[in-house]
Amino acid sequence: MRRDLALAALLWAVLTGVGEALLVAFDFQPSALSDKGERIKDAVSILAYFAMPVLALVLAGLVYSVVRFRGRGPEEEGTPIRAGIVPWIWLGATSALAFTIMLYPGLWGTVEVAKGSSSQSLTVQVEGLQWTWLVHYPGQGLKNQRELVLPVGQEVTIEVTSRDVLHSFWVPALMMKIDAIPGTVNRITFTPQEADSYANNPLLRLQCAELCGLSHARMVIPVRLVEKQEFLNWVEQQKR
Ligand SMILES: [Cu+2]
Repeated sequence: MRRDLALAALLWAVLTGVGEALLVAFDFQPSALSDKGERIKDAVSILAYFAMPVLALVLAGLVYSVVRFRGRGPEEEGTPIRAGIVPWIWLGATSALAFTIMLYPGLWGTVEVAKGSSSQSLTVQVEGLQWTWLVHYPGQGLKNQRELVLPVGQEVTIEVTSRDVLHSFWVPALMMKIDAIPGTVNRITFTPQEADSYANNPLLRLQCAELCGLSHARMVIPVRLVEKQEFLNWVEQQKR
């Protein structure tokens, strides 16, 4: 019994090591192009690191039991084993893990991601309608753009609303999403991190994420993240 426990524990340690190494070696998430997207990505990574030993423990127990205690012909049931202290250790360890995750990334991360706009924010209005998006830049005097262009390194606040039914503002590459509701303005604030465009990165698109009718899936416009000077040039161009 001692030996079985030791072998299963060894298997657990090896599986945990391999699993954590794989998580470090392979970035399984797409890159986040906004500051808050980075926080969300971090949160998913932390959850994965915490979950790996739990997955490894279940796998180790399962695989070891299946191989070692395989039935080999008719046998009598053994005497039940008293669990002793093990369930209490299990309860304590998993509670500690769960509590840590609730605090960070749970509570702390949510506060960071929900942070509102500062006075430096560039305001952009995005309006959903069946089945496209219109982008307005009130500070720049630009209206009805069919492309979401944002300056890199500049905090932006997107004011999202809808003209008809429920839509949802979603840019996968920014990892930002918020409902577009008729008669209501929802705000989302973030800072784009690096220049890129839909032509190069298909995740850089403004996609409707709320089933809104027949052409919902085609309710997409391109997103472009550009350097500040290029943004100013683009604004001048659009005004002409
Ligand atoms: Cu839709």
